[in-house]
Amino acid sequence: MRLVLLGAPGSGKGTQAARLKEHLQVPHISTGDLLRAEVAAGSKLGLEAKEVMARGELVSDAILLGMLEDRVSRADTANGFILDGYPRNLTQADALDALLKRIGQPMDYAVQLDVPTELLVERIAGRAAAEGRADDNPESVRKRLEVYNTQTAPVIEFYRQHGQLTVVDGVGALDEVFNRVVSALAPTADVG
Ligand code: B4P
Repeated sequence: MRLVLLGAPGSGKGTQAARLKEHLQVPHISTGDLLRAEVAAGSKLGLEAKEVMARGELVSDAILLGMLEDRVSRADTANGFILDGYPRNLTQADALDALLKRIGQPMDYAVQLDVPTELLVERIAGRAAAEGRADDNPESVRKRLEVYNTQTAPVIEFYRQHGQLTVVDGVGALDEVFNRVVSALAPTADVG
């Protein structure tokens, strides 16, 4: 199954993708994690991305597409993947659509995790205290939410118009949200 998780920063994409990966037995592809790995490795790409990410802005579309093409073409994606953090603007959505058409693997589902802004801010503040991620400071969070509203929100409309969008309530315990996502993928599935 090929699935894309959509939602604002802090909506639970990474959190739910980690669980869905076990449930669906397909890899979790997080562009945020891929970028953080490049930063940690000190690669040329990582050095370019580091400051942009810390500011809460988007890394260039060209870098992201190259990274995504590379990851999606690996053998472990033969049965599908869960995409988290990409596409983040309409250029990326078009590029992904073209890539999947080219390799004959259309997207099956686009799931949006819907969470009110005040709760997003609260969750990210919790992670900032627990993990100290470089872009979880208040100024970057404000910027990430602004970028989401102006650049990423239109991607939701893109998938709605393609008839692929399912909106899931992202408020509640991790298990509750997980069960809602699984139900949205297969309405009759029972995941306990
Ligand atoms: P990401 O790593 O994608 O970060 P994110 O949008 O903040 O979401 P994340 O998945 O980490 O958090 P989640 O909602 O799971 O991107 C980071 C940066 O990388 C971007 O700002 C950008 O610079 C760059 N980037 C990435 N992709 C890019 C692209 N395609 N193009 C350009 N640039 C790109 O969880 C947040 C917190 O909420 C966690 O602490 C979690 O424990 C908590 N939480 C989750 N679900 C909860 C629940 N149900 N109840 C309570 N808490 C919950």
